[in-house]
Amino acid sequence: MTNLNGTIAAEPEPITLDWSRTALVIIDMQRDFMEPGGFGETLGNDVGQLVRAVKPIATVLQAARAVGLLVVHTREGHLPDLSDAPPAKIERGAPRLRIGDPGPMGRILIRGEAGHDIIPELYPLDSEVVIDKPGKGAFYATELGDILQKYGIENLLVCGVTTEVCVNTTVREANDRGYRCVVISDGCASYFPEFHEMGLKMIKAQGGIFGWVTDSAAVLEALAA
Ligand code: C5J
Repeated sequence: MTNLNGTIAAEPEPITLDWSRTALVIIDMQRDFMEPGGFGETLGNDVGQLVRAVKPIATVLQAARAVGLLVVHTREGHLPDLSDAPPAKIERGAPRLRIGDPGPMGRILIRGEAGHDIIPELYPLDSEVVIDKPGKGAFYATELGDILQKYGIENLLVCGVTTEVCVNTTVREANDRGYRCVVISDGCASYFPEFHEMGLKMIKAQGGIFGWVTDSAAVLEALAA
C-alpha cells in the first residue's frame, strides 16, 4: 500500500481512514442465511431479499484484497453439542426446523455443516480471518477483539447480513470498543427492506451515533485513489 489514507464519501459526513489500520468485516454471508433450506428460511423469511448484497460485497472484497486490507469473515453458528447455544435461542418461536435439526444443508446453524459455510462467491482465502460466533455480535465470545488489536486495526468497513441483526449488533459492539465503523449500505441486506433502511438510519443518525454509512462505489473510489 503506497497511499495510506483515503477519504470515503459517507453520511453523516465524509471520513478519512488510514488503510493500514482498516479491516473489511463481512458478516455472516453463509448459506444458512442466503439459501433455501437454511436457518433464515426456516424462520419464515424470503432469502431472495439478501441476494442484492452479494455483488457489491464481491467488488469491495476484490478491491480490499488488491490493496492488502485485513479481511475478516464471520459465521454465526453453534457447536454440534449445542453447548454454546442458549435454550432461549433454540426454543424461540415456531420455526419449521430448529437450530441443530437436520435440514437439506446439514444440521441447521451448526459449525462444520454445509449450511454454515460461506457462499462460494465470497469464499475466504486461507490468509483471511474467519470468526465463528455463537451470537449476533461478532465480538461476543470470540477472538475478534484480540485479532483486531494484534493487527492495529482502528477502523472497520462493515457489510453482510442481516442489516438490523448481526450487522447492527456488531457495529454497536465495535463502536463501544472505540472502532470507527463505516457500513456499506448496498453490501448489507435484510429479509425486511424497511428494517434495512431503518437499520442504516440508526447508525448514521445523531451525527453518526454508531458510525458512518457509505456505499460500495464510494469505497471503491476511495481505495482506488
Ligand atoms: C440473524 C444474522 N438474522 N446474521 N442473523 O439471525 O443477522
